[in-house]
Amino acid sequence: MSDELKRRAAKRALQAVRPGMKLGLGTGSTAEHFVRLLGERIAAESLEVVCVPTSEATRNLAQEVGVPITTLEHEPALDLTVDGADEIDSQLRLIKGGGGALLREKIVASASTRMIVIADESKHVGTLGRFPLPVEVVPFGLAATRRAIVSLLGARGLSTSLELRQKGNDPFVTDNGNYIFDLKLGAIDEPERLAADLSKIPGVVEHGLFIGLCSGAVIAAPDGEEILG
Ligand code: ABF
Repeated sequence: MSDELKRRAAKRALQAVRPGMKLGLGTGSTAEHFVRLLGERIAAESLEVVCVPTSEATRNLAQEVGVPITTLEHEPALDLTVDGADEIDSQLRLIKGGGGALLREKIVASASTRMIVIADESKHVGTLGRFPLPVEVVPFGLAATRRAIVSLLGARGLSTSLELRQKGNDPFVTDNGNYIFDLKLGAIDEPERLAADLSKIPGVVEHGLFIGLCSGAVIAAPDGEEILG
């Protein structure tokens, strides 16, 4: 069922795509539906768009399904990014990065006039933070960066267990050659403040709190799609 909901959210978001648009393409299983549906529409309507993918996985998929790819070097200003999320609240604040692509996702979303999140209803939450917050860090100085994050959270009275994401027996490596810490916070009461604090830590490349970037969302439920924003 959830997969069908993801597909329905993607299909609804596809209605926002117009000829000539420059698009950002998200990463993850929901975004995958969007890329596949976009490929079908391009083939059916000879729709002319160019797209910047947010991961190597999405780049490969886009090429496979006939979606034209470009880069931010060629197209630094995009019209619309459509991406999934791990959590979204009623203020359109997001947690992203469960798929490990948060840095490119944030760069692409920031380069876009609009960002639409597509999700099934399970992603719509009252308070962000049940999903562990991904934080992308450079491998150099890993222990010191970890210590700085723990110290920051402790000073704010937040208890967390912080895990280095693994792939098999090795650290998970992002498309940018970095590592990810997943912060189990439970609830994030002040996402803006936490986002600002994390960004100040040397060694932190980016975090998965997306604030002020999402302009709308399609949340698919069994009885229909809810539009936020
Ligand atoms: C991307 O994919 C990520 O930011 C997020 O972590 C994940 C969501 O995956 P899915 O759509 O598979 O639930 O959007």
